[in-house]
Formats: sequence, structure tokens, C-alpha cells
Amino acid sequence: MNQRISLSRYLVEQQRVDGLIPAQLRLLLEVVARACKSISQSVNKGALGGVLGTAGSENVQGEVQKKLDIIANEVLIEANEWGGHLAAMASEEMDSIYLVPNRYPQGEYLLMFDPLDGSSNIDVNVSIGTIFSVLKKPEGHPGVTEEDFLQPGAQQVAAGYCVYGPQTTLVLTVGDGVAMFTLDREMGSFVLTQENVRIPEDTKEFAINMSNMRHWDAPVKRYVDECLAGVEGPRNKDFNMRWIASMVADVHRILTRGGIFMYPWDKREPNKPGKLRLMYEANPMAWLVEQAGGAATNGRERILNLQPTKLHERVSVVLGSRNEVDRVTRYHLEA
Ligand code: AHM
Ligand code: MG
Repeated sequence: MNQRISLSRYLVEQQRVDGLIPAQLRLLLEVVARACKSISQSVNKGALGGVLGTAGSENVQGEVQKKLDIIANEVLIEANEWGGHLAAMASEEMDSIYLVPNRYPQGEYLLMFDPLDGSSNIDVNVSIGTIFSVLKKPEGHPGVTEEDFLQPGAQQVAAGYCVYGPQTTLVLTVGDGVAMFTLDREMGSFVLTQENVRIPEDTKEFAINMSNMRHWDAPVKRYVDECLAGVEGPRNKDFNMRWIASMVADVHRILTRGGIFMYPWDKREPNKPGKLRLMYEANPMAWLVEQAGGAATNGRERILNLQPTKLHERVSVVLGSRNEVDRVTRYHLEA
């Protein structure tokens, strides 16, 4: 890329060319990017900034909160609450929705996020990230309620993540393909480094936590067994496996070179549909993956069509290279 295009310029040009980004949404995305920059700084400081370790509290889902989970959550709230572009926010780290305080103007968007995904990797210096999803507040009534957030992922108006790895990379869709921006630390800005990201339809790489194998459902076991059988098996090819245990990092690899990612329902907690959260993990990732030509299902249905019933709803996730996701989905439907 000869000319350096900043995130700000990219957003302005998208707004100008196809009107996909109204001014309020552009501001929102700029603010989220600024917050990610700040989180990236804290992540980078690590032990020097005193940000590692647990905070001694639990979130609504009973998970131990890390200091960085809380810091990232606060950074996103403080950055977003005053700009006038939001009506409310929701986060993995907060029990219920966060209304924009009355002292600030109210905007028309709803922002959801997992402030720091891959928390188990914070202290071991492995890639982590922030995932976000933007919806429009339904019209017709004043104020905001939790029900306003319960829209299928197909109604997202923007989604993305920022991965804090060897590079800090922001990945974004507003419904017109996927673009990637790398943080230039000297300039302090995100620079466009890839446009029209495409996921190959076929792959030889799968990502799943294999330690859960004994708990899986038959279709998942069948799919992975066939991968493991290699060239001698029904797939006639050798597969490789990766599992970073940070969804952002695993999805980033898939957007970069293809692959399939699965966090399926399993028998450990039969009454929970899965581990990952629909609203601020699965939906934004599913949209990004679809926008890059891949597919995302819960094993049976398109994730983006699922009607959420609560904010912290969980879901089974199968996403990535289209032909592999179709295969896993077919195995579920045939079972
Ligand atoms: P988190 O939001 O609390 O970090 O949990 C979500 C993470 C995902 O990023 C990752 O895919 C998964 O949990 C890993 O789970 P496991 O440790 O069971 O392999
Ligand atoms: Mg998470």
C-alpha cells in the first residue's frame, strides 16, 4: 500500500462514498479505536504498569475478574459515555446495561463489548483482545431497556475487534467487507494494512479445545476424528491444529489464512448452549467472518439469525472457512 490511510480517513471516505457510516457512527468507531489504543498501552506495560493478576472480584457470570478486565471495561465506558453518539452500553463485565448519564447528550447507538477477551492469557503474555458490536436503538420509545439490545446479529451496523499481540490490529466491518488497521505506535494512529479480507473456502487447520473431547456431541467428535485421520481418512488430507484460547487471536488467524474455529456445546454443562457469549463475542465475530466470505453457525443455524433472549446469553460457535463450517453444520443436522 503506497499511501498510508489512517482509520479516520478510511471512515470519512466510507461515509462519503457509500453513506455506510453516518457521522454518529463514525465518531463511535473513532472513540472505540481510541479506547483500544489506550487498552493496548496498558496491556503493553504489563507488570511494569501493575496491571497483571486478579482483581479479587467476579463478574455476573461467576468468572474471576482480572485487573485488566476491569481497566479495559472502564476505559471503554469513559471514552464512550460523553460523545453524544450512544444511548447505552453493555459489557461482559457488567451485570446489566449501562445507560449514558443524563448529563451527556443521548445518541442513537447501542454498544456492546467484551473489553478483554482471552483473560486467561493476560498474565502469560499471549495475545488478547477487545471485541465490540454496534446496534441501533429501536425507535418508538424514550429511554433504553435491556430488550432494546436483544436484536439478532444480522442487525448489527458495525462490528470488530482489536487484537493485542505482536502488533495491535483493529479489524472492522460496517457491512461492506472487512478491513484491518495496524497501530503505528510512533504516530499514535491506526493505519489501513488490509482491505477486502477473504477467508479461503477450504482449509487444513482446525481450532478447538481438544481437552473437552470426551464431553463433545457426536457430530463434533465425528468431524474432528475425520480431521485427525489425515490422508488415510475420509478427508484425504492431513490437518493441523491451533488453539490459542483467545477467541480474538484464533479468529484473527482465520481471517488471515483460513481455518475453522469451534467452541461447541458440551456435556459438562448440558443446560448451557455453549461457553461463548452471543451478543458481544459470537455475533460480531460471525459478522466479520461472513463479511470475509466465511460462515458461522451454532452447529445448526446461522448465528446472525439467532434471536437473543438475554444479554449474557451463551451460544455454541462454529465459524471460519465456508466448506468446513458447512460440513460441521451438515453433520449436526444429519445426526
Ligand atoms: P473470556 O471472555 O472470559 O476471556 O472467555 C472467552 C475465551 C475465548 O476467548 C476463548 O476462545 C475461550 O474462552 C477459551 O476457553 P478455554 O479456556 O475453555 O479453552
Ligand atoms: Mg470473552
